[in-house]
Amino acid sequence: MPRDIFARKPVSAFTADLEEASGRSLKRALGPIDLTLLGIGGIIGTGIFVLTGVAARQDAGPAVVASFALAGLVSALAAFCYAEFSTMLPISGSAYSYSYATLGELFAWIIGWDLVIEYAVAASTVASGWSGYFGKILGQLGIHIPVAFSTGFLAGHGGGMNVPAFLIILAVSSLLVIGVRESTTFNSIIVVLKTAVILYVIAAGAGYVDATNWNPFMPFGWHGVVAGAGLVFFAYIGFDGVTTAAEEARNPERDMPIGIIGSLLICTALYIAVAAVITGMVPLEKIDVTAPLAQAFLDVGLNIGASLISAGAIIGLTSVLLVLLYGQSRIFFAMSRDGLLPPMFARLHPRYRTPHLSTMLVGVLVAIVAAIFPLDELARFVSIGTLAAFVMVSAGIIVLRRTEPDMHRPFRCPFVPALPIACILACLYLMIGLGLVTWLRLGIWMAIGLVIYFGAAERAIG
Ligand code: ALA
Repeated sequence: MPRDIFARKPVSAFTADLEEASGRSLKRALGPIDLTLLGIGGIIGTGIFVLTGVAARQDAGPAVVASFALAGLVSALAAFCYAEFSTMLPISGSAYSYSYATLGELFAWIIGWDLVIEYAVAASTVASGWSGYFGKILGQLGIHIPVAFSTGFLAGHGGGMNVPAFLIILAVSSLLVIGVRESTTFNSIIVVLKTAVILYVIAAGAGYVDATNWNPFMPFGWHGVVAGAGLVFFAYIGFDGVTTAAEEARNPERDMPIGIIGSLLICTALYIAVAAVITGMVPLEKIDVTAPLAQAFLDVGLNIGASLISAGAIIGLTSVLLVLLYGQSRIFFAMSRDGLLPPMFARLHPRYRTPHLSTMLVGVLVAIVAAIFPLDELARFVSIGTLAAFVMVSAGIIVLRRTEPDMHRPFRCPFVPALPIACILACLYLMIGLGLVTWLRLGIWMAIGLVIYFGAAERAIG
């Protein structure tokens, strides 16, 4: 249990933990292409498939294109900082482990607690997006799910419980319990499929673009573009997931930066193109907010295309759910082994050797959140939580350059401290655009985290 808030965990201890847990060293089998595909696999999801429509309608109008560019730029700044950390400490557990190794226990706890937003709450959001496309494909088959069973009651409009979102989380969690996780081959297949669907949207949709739909381009002003960027920032979350594979990279020094920055660049280009096509295909007031890509194709009469998009989204989002829920269980596992969470979170199933109790507990909570909250509010919360984590990671880069100047840094983030400072300011800028209510939610979440931490510390001492 926590005692010394500045206690640091030596890097060698992380490696020893992992070897003990797996009974062997993790195999270093992943090259630059695998890592880039791993990044894309975690990135492309509800953000592009759903939030494009939400951000265009609610925040930015056709200038959602600029929102995607802005959010991509902020992510790129963060990517350089992540790349330095991930090559300096090629250990799994991402930002949580970095901060434990460098900044001490309290920071590790704060980041670990914050990452719950980035993984668990993001899984709720993605499940909600999954449900939208599931409903769309059923609708094409003539089956209509009543609003009471397809929308959470906190979303209003007669919502009750989002049953498909609830069930998909339970299904994916069950798969994780029995040890199904994404293999590199499986991931590569899904990435090719997702990318093909996105390229299809761009290529087939481009022919239906009516430039008058882009006018006015910025109906809600620059303020709307920034608010939209905060929301669609969600779409970029996942590139930092590449870092969790640092120990399995063949040549982490060279390949981690390629994987992180490469996957981000490819996704930025795809996102900007999709946003331009969708806002060009459909007048702003008609853009759908549950399954905008498929609906745009239905609107122009491309019904088979719409089904293909929905099917691609359903498969693609399922794989994002696997990545997020697996990542969450892995972070809780690490925190539990370090004594920051009860031992239950590290208990392995006798047969499947997976942290089954933690996976199911997280699964049920994530499913409940997905079933009752509106997607856009969840996404804003995830964005602000992740931006906060990026602020801490960037600050960590500056601190470490001073406190550990001689540590071996295979990839050095350029322009330190200017770049990390720019990253911090850019993240704060997007966070401000997300509005007061979202800040309040983050504040409450962090306050709960601190109460738990210091409560546990008190019990340990008392
Ligand atoms: N970036 C991921 C998504 O958009 C989380 O679903």
